[in-house]
Amino acid sequence: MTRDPIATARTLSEALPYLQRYAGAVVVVKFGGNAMGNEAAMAEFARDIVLMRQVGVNPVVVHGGGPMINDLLGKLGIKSEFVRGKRVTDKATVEVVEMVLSGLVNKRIVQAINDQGGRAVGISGKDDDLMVCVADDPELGFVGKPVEMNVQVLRDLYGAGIIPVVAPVATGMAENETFNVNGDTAAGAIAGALQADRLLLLTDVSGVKDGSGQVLSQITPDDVRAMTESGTISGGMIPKTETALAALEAGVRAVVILDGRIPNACLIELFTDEGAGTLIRS
Ligand code: X2W
Repeated sequence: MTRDPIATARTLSEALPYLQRYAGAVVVVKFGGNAMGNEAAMAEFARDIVLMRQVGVNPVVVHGGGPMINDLLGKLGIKSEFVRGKRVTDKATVEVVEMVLSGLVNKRIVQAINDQGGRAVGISGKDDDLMVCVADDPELGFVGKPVEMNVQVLRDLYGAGIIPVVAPVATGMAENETFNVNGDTAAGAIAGALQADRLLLLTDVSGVKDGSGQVLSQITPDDVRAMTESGTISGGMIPKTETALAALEAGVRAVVILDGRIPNACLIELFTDEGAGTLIRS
């Protein structure tokens, strides 16, 4: 790629109002397993996060890893099924979920951010009792619904210049209980408790689409409710828009659903006029 120094300088200059707007902002980024793709995509994501931190944003990464959990469950010969977008999680499954999310996936992301010159620290919802859960639905087993959030540990970390990377595994109310939390749910609960300026849900679709398949750039919670009622919003988009509405209700300023496979998706959203994906706010 040939680089035009004038264009590069202009791009930086045009970003100034956005850099000023987001200085000091708290931005929670959900990085889903489907958005992780290959090593190059991971490095690119990590670079965007480090850039955000460098220009004064406080990013908090909350990740998923559903496909990676499927891989290990498959190798171990453990069958797994989803009900309403959530994995039915028995005792054997929750152990694999914790190993994969808190171990493999969390540390891969931490390493990728550190490789780009950031300072990432990986934790799960168990650390400092960040996220305490009860069972979401008896039918789902050890799937957690967050009921108590203790986000001071996140403020302590980003206050010290560190990028927290959170695996969606949580403690229960009883001793020695572990819950598997849907990554979107965890990101929404964390963003809500932090009263974040933005929640970015990075996924593998380009945003919320209208009836004709066109991606909508901005919609309100009322639009979401009407579109869900009419069936325009359906399937895997429902947990995401539900998370978005709950997060807005909890005090998050705006939620964006965007395609994490697009290069520099986070930067396009935060630092350009165009934005990316679908912004939801009142
Ligand atoms: C998810 C946690 C991982 C996740 C699971 O077991 O797959 C539940 O379904 P993605 O990559 O964001 O889908 N938990 C309860 O959410 O991963």
